[in-house]
Amino acid sequence: YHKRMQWWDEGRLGIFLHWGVYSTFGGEYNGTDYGKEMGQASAEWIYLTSNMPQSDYQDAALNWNPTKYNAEEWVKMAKDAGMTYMVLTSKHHDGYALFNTEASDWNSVECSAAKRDLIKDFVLACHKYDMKVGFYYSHEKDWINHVRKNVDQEPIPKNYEKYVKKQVTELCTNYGKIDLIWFDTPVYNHLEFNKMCAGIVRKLQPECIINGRIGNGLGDYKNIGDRAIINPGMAGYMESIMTMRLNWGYDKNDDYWKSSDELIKMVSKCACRGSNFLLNIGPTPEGTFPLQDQVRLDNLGKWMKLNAEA
Ligand code: JFZ
Repeated sequence: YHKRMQWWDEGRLGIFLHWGVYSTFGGEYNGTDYGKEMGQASAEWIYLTSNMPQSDYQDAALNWNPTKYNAEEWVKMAKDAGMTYMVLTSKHHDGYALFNTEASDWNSVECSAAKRDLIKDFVLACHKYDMKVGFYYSHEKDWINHVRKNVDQEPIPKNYEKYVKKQVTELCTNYGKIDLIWFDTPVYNHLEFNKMCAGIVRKLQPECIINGRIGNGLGDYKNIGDRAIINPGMAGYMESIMTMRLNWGYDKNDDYWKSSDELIKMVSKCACRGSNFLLNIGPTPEGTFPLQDQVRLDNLGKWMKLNAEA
């Protein structure tokens, strides 16, 4: 039992946030809906699945201005719902950084209409309201700075390794205390590369938890497959990740909503079986939580308060 796991083991509940340039498309491009469930892909994969010209995606970034983004509102809604931690995409597979990185200008400060470090606002709000703060970081997949194709088995090129080293160092240096780094999809378990990523976190943020998808068993806990719930008898620190709809990223046509009741049943099943539950919201391009997500958060919060008093 490592001390760093205490808040995570006791906290149990978190909010996952998939937000980025892909949100501006809302799952649609050139009249086609790419937000349908396609294998593991969903609305945040639109740049790859629609095969759109890179210039179209860059234009979407340059025009992106989340005028209604208020990180404190996000954190207060999560806190009221009984959440202990929040994990926001700092860089998804599209390579777009929601933070001020020197590794490239493909980021929300230099390549957006807002010219904002969106991660900074998020961290300040989490620290202000005593919410544990996490970053999702796509270390292996990067369709702009690495390879656009979805084949990752080639050895990681030196220049991409340098790029990732810079960004993970920035995330662990420029934003104060970070509680969780949520690496994603070590499809081909590049051991030295994954050890490099984990090593930076261990050195700069020794109390920071690393999730299971760093790869090669280097994480502090196991991630169960997407949208899967822990089976009885699984042992060790586990985390189930779940969408309220079908997609992770915002999709305006996705009306496959799970009811509050279904979500509450999943929360209790995970709690009984000793697993954390990271529930996803795909904020709108303007920076708000869709109303249906807010309703579910509110119902979850009411249920949590009822149980706390029981
Ligand atoms: C990955 C991402 O590709 C996706 O966009 C989203 O961020 C999700 C949370 O993570 O998708 C996966 C990764 C791993 C599995 C399934 C979907 N898996 O191991 O079953």
